[in-house]
Amino acid sequence: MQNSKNIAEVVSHFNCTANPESYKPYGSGHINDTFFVKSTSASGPDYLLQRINHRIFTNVEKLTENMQRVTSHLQAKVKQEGGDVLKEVMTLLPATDGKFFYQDSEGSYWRMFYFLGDTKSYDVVETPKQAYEGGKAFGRFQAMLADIPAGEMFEVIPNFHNIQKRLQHLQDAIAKDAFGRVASVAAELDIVNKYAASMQYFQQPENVAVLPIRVTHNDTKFNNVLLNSDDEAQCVIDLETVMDGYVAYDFGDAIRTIINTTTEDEADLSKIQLNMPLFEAYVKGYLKEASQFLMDAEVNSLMKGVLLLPYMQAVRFLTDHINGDTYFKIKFEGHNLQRARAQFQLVKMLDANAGAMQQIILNEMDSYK
Ligand code: GN1
Ligand code: MG
Repeated sequence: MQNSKNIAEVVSHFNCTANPESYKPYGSGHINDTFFVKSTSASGPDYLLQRINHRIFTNVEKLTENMQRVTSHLQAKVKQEGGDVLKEVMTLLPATDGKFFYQDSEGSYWRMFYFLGDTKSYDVVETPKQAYEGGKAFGRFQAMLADIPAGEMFEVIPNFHNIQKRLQHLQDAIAKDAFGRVASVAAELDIVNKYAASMQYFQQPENVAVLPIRVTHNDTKFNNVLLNSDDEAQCVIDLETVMDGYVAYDFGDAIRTIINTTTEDEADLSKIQLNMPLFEAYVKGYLKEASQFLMDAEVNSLMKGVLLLPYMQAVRFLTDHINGDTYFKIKFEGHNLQRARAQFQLVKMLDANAGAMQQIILNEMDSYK
């Protein structure tokens, strides 16, 4: 655990006016430790301090280069459009040695951002306006990065959205069965197998051949968009997995968290319902920004991403459960299994509605032709 003494030590290595006596854990991330730190001055700015999970993000130098590359690119675009750079782009603070992270004496890596005040983020979306604005935010994000050539970003976590690799990791976990949990997840493994073949779209050579690789966000949970006090899109956050990918991955991960009427880890599966008006609103917001650059093959792949991302997420949660919960933070024993079950339920519902959803995308796309 942190105490204000080591928070004070860490923030002293950044050029900032953070008050180490005034901090608290912040947000609902599953990987890093995030703290909100107030400024010593009443007028701010306040800060976010993050301890990077170094076991998962093994190359912090390269990760930071990626983030710098992306934020400076976004800043230039926002400036061109006359926007407010500090409000619309997550900005890293330099440490006193000029790097954008600091490594403490125990080997932990830390970074700091300016805190964006008067903003909101939602774990569960409440209104079509929020969903529409989220769609606009992620669409605009992709559009602004569309001129970074493929192959230039560091692959922060290799094969991050490669379902074959994810299924392989699951098989490895099953083979080890280090915690004796496999026997109790037979029903979940049946679901994995039932859908596995239909989830290979992005691995098939004929699709790989026509889908452009772009710079994508890769963690487009809805709570990674900050909305302003009027629920308008303000800033896309959590840029550590920005790297090459397919647009459908970002679309799918956003829909995974938007269309679900309840939380990612809902225990009562009957509460997991699809909120179609929110889907439609996200599609409208997203295509408003993205229709200008998307190729037909990409438009046709969006629904494949919608099915894949919750499935892959379920496979990842289940794998971590079998491995003894070493990757995602858990709040209680069995949390990863509960998350996996909720995501499988979502896959089932999405699968049953995929045709209607595809039609919504195509109809909206038609209005741009
Ligand atoms: C992790 O830490 P957080 O909540 O931003 C994970 C995402 C998952 C998400 C599931 C680096 O993101 O891939 O979709 O949990 N990030 C990493 O909620 O694995
Ligand atoms: Mg993240």
